[in-house]
Amino acid sequence: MQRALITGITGQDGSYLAEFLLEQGYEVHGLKRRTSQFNTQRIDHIYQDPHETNPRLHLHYGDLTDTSSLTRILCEVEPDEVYNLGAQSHVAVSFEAPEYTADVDALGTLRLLEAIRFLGLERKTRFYQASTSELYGLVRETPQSESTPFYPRSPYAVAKLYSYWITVNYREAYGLYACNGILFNHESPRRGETFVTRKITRGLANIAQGLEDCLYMGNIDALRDWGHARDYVRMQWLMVQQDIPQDYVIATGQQHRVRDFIRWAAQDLGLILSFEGEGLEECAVVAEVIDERAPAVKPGDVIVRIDPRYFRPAEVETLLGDPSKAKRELGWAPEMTAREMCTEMVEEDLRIARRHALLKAHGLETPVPMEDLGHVPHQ
Ligand code: NDP
Ligand code: GDR
Repeated sequence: MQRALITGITGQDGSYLAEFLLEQGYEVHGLKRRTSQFNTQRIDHIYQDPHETNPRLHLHYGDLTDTSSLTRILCEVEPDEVYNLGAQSHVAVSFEAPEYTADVDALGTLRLLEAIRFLGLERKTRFYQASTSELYGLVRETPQSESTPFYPRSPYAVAKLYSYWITVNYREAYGLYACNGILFNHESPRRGETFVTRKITRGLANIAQGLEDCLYMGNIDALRDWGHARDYVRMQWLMVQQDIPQDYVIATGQQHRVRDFIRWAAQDLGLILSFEGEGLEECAVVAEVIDERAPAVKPGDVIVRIDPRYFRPAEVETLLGDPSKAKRELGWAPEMTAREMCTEMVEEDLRIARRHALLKAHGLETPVPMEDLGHVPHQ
């Protein structure tokens, strides 16, 4: 049985990848941080009680900042494949915690690679590094491919640049099977609540149900190439199954503005929006209410406003991937468009918002936790 170790198993991608690998018959080991509240919600549905006979999912406490835990886990598990998905993955937060971000996102990768080498696993263990389209930053050519020059624009991206190159270096220096997936933005109903797509679907679903009045956004003109996380984790696995380790761009080849995503999510809630005003004064006003999906909203309501706190010190304005190499060599074809994914995300967030609204109406629950309402920084 193939054994895989996933760092970041409790995150969006880690949860989809763990599901996928279990389906493929793998024994899956995950690195989990100690937190004061449960952080395993995304993998609770695949959790296997260690008291069961032959469980195939195992969680280990550890941290990418802690060499001893990484070395111990690698030594115990001796994985065939390591997927390094763990990261402080929020670009805006990386400006606030640059040193921590570098420790986890840059040095964490080095610690894993060194542990593989130190334990003599470099001929056995294949390594996948979660690289990112943020490496392109201030883009030099469009669309971006494996050969496009990098120009990172945040502490997060700079840390990921180190990880990209140290992965290449260990491949070249030690013959380790190590590859980078340069993945463009990918989302899902499991996306963290402070990334832009989920912030929009969740915020608008809450507004539709009367749990919130207005959604505050940053640069709604940013352009992104959005795909679905479930599609993207299949490619992570495929990259590790090739004869020769290589780096691949995974993207849809289509880009949309953040404001388009706002418009789609509103449509999925039966609302037609009109964007009015300019710059920081711009807002989205409800022009038409088509049906009953948003009972708390009426025409004329202002449901989106701009708040400068969500602008970044240096922005990545536009990203568009060229996935030709992955299409050619891995047979990559995304199954879901960004528009379809938006609908899936809205449906899930509307379901959650309806439940909160119902509980609230019956006085059964403190309405919605503060962070659910979007009252947290760095969304
Ligand atoms: P998430 O933020 O959803 O998940 C990050 C994971 O990393 C979580 O499991 C988190 O644990 C874990 N983690 C954070 N800090 C540490 C640490 N110090 N030690 C160990 N684990 C840690 O990210 P995604 O699933 O969206 O992304 C997966 C990877 O892919 C990340 O490396 C990200 O940078 C990269 N990436 C993501 C893209 C995207 O669009 N989603 C695109 C390109 C790259 P906890 O649950 O406890 O917080
Ligand atoms: P990104 O994703 O920075 O591309 O990094 P995010 O969804 O945070 O931002 C996308 C774009 O939307 C703009 N934006 C806002 N973003 C947030 N979070 N909140 C807002 O209110 C808001 N308003 C506008 C941003 O400025 C940006 O231009 C994600 C992460 O998953 C990284 O880990 C990964 O490497 C890259 O995608 C590829």
